[in-house]
Amino acid sequence: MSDRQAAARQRIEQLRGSLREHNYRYYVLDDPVISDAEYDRLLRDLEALEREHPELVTADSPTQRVGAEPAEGFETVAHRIPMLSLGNAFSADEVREFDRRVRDTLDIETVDYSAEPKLDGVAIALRYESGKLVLAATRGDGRRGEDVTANVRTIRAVPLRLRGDRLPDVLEVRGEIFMTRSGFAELNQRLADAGDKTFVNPRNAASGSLRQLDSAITANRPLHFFCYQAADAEDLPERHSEILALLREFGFPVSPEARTVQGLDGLIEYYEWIGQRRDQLDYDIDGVVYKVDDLDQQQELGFVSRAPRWALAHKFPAQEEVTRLKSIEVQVGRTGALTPVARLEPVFVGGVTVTNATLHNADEVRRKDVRPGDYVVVRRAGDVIPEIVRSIPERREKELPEWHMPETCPECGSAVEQVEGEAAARCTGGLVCPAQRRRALEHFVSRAAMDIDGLGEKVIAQLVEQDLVHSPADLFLLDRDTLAGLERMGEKSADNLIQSLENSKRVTLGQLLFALGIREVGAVTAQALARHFGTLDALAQASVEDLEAVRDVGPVVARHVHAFFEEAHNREVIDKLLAAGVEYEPEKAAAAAGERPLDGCTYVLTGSLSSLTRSQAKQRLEALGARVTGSVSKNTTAVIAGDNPGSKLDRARELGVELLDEAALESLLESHQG
Ligand code: 5U1
Repeated sequence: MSDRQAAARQRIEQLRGSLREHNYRYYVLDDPVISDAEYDRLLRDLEALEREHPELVTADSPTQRVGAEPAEGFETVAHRIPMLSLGNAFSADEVREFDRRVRDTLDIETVDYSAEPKLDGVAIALRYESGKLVLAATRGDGRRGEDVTANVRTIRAVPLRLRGDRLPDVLEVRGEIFMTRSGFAELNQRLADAGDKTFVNPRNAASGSLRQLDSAITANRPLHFFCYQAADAEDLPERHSEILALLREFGFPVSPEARTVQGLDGLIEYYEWIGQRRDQLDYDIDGVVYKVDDLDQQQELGFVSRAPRWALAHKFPAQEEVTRLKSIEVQVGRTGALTPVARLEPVFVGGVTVTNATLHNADEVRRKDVRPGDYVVVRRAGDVIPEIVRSIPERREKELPEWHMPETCPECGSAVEQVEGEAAARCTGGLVCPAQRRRALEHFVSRAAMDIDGLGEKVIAQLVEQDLVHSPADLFLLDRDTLAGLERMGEKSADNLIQSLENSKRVTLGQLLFALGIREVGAVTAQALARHFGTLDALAQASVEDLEAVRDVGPVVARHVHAFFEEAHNREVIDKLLAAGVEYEPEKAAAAAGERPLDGCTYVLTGSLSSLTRSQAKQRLEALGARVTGSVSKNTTAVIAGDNPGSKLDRARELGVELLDEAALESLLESHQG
């Protein structure tokens, strides 16, 4: 070997070692120390050297992730050890029964279990000989699967060569290939931009990507891998949790949520813990898997048909189901926005029975090709409002007519307009429209606004229907006898309502402004405006520029506020409110220690914040008197959304709850803490 060749070999080995180490840090430790660009530079250096010295190329080199020619089809391979399936549990009772059987068989009091998330991906078996990946096979029917080695080699989370120097001669590792939610969103965007068909969910995307005959396509798909079992190896540790730790040392990514727990209580606590974190994970899971941790105990328990008696999948309620769409109705919101709502054959999904789902707007109905009479996929994840994911046109028994947004408002018959640049169509009826009046009143009486108890949707509907109330000011003119005459309203309730109307007459300027329902002005913006201008008169006279000078008020909000006070009938409503005895006090300035300026406000935090943790944010909001809850409802004051906010954001939009970003949270905290 020439000196030059020896030097090249040395440099090649060095580069490979360093690339493997960085890969390990990135995928297994989740702690990269170089940037993606630096990694790519090292890889390119290695590629260049290997081009110059083709005789030094080896199959386990980090450059050899894509190499195979497109295949004709996949070979079938037999699994040396069958790939088992898991027994399922759908309730805590079934888990209790599982734990009881395990304890009875083993004759012990408390069992140590290993618990992991159950990934919604594609099961895979990876075979390593002398530390090198030699075969990757899908599960197939559990006995025979398909050889997808060329494709799996392209997945950077799968080591081509194992780390360490005490490696077993043969090792088979099983786990799940999946696509992260963020990777899935990016891939679908890429496909849509190129005019290609998108995938329905991350699982289908992972499966479709893994089954490409051309591994160069798989290489471009953001696939990931977590392992959950070692098979066919000698000298493995005696506990499943120790095996997972060893597999990590060998270079396999393991779910960071895997834990060992004790007994039934430990299992149920784990299930609840993962259930709470589910929306925040960057990958889909459909439950958790419990395994008896001790391998001797596993052996003693054995198998029943093709599932082990020592393991159990505790499933979450399905988040997607299929049902029939009976009709599409149109709901009119407070500002006249028209929302198509799907009326469904009742279906149990995400743990509740769903009969309605939002369709957002007409574009969405068209894009998803949803037609009354269709079978549709309904999704309800966590506490999010159920939504229609897509229709299933293949199941149409006959041609169904497309649905269109009506040209007139279904509530008042006024023309419907489609404002340029806005997704929503709007009823132009304003307060002539009974639906808009009802919604405006519901908003006016809500907790963060005038906080009037005893005026629920049903009472408001009657007041509007019977023409007893036109604008919010009319509420204060209602007398006891009129109220007592309403359906479901006895004399006692009427008295209580009169009292709560009376009590609500003293509010802060921020509450009053919020109650007026100015477009885009949520409770927090209303407080900021109140603090800045001090009086309604000063605000009414402010120019768009004056308004934009308020912290966090942008041009859109400024225009809406200005337009609101330009409108004569809005000024009239305000005059009538004041004439009816409504009084406001100036907004409080920054709070001194111990004061609770956010008393009565309820916030929901979602996504990750950069300047403080969610629990710090929660503590600081609570110190100011706010409540911080986990689910969004119409009583939520605002949803504070950090990065990757998740589904709570959609729910907030759906309910018209104010959204704050991290900067707005900071100024909210600062403004109250002086
Ligand atoms: N996390 C996890 N998923 N999963 C699936 N562990 C796990 N174990 C499995 C399966 C089919 O089978 C065991 C019997 C090893």
